[in-house]
Amino acid sequence: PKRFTLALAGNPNCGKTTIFNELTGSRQHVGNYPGVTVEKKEGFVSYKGYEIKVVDLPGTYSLTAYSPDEIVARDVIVEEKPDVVVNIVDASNLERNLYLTLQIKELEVPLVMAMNMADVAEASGLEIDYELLSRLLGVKIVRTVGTRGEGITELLEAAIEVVEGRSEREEKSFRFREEIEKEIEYLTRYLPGDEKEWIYPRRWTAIKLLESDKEVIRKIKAKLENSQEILSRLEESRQRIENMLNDDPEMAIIEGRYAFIRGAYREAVREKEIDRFSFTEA
Ligand code: GDP
Ligand code: K
Ligand code: MG
Repeated sequence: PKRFTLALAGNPNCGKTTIFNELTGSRQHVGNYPGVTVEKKEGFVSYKGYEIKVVDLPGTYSLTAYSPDEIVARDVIVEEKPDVVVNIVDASNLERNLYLTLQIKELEVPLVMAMNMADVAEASGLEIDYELLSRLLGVKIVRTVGTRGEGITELLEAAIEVVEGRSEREEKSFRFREEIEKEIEYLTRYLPGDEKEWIYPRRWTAIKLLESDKEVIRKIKAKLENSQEILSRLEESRQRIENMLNDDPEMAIIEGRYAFIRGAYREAVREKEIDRFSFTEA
């Protein structure tokens, strides 16, 4: 069989375990990531001649370096390089969940989105334009209802399509405001392009530097000969952003992501009024 690895990422309570179980059935085992008390869950699914290893990443709202869960989730994505990441999203909490989606996109991995809890979202009157949202985010989206097993085969099909490179991979990625993009580009120039020296995507690294990500700074100090130069360039960049935007670079980046999400949500999602009395009136 052809083998590949699929990693499930999502916020806590988005239905990740439910979909993991739907996919893998009883073919799963639980361990721990080395050195941390973060649970490592893996399973297998055979489908149409593929033997797919499914990795259940810890549930997180973000991919910052504030918690072991977040560090594990992003390290697995970058270091173990799953062939595809499936981002499970709680459709009934879409705006909040998309914050993680943007951060996974920043890691530049092959990505598919499962719009889970679609039943809950629809019952509350949400109408999601999947086509449009998919285009705005640059991610293929599959509607799922984990508890009923709806959309699971479609999800596998979409993952295989991405792995096989059959879906035209949307390179389009969300961009920050120009002042920040300029500094991202500036810092990127000082980072090695060789994967052997530095496995993290350069654009992602530059963003994380501007966010003062302690893990990334620690790794740069440990691994790169020109770390002192990078850190002094970072100081310049941070200063320029503060001067121009009158805002902390970290806050400006977080706000940039939220602004994009608000815009995409407004365009692609309609909130219908639900007539709460329609049942009793009938
Ligand atoms: P996790 O924290 O992401 O692993 O989420 P779980 O898989 O534990 O799911 C959280 C809760 O949501 C559980 O009670 C599930 O049965 C329920 N759930 C999962 N997917 C769906 C769905 O698509 N629709 C509905 N209505 N409930 C779901
Ligand atoms: K849970
Ligand atoms: Mg879970």
